[in-house]
Amino acid sequence: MGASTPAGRRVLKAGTTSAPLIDKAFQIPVWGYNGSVPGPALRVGQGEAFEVLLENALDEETTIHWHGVRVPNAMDGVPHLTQPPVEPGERFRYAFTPEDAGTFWYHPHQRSFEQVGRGLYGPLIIEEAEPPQVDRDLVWMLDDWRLNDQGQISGGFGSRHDAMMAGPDRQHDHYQRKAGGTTDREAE
Ligand SMILES: [Cu+2]
Repeated sequence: MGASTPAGRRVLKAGTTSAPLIDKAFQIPVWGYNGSVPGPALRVGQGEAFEVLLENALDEETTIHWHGVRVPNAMDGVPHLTQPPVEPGERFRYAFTPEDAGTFWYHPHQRSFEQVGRGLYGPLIIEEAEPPQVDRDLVWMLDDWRLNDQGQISGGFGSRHDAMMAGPDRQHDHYQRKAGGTTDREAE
């Protein structure tokens, strides 16, 4: 998995990249933060100021939503509701002080069915002041990928069929299930 970032200001750059989803020797075009899928594991202490500068290197608008984290409304990353979407080439500064410790994740809230489906997400770990003693602290993040016969991500995100199969509630439930683990790649 991506190295943990030190406290302080971080940059998450959303853009196109590639990842060996099937086989180490076979790179598949995906979207990711800072060139990796999952995006970097962000760690911050409970009650400590947290700041992320989102840079949008995609060809479309995006935002970041901090899944499950209590944040000020303006930091919630819901386009057209809590902020304007971040245009290609633009930036947006997210800053908040997390009140609760736990294992969370971040992802776009703009066309999430495709942006998350192509690989834009990562773990956010909010550490308590006195963490429990453990032998190893491993972050797992699981995903399922929809690939075609050529081993490429199959398009058609947001199709009528998808829309029928995944209403907003269903979709959110799906994301929450995804939040639990890591990829095989990370476990190596
Ligand atoms: Cu979410």
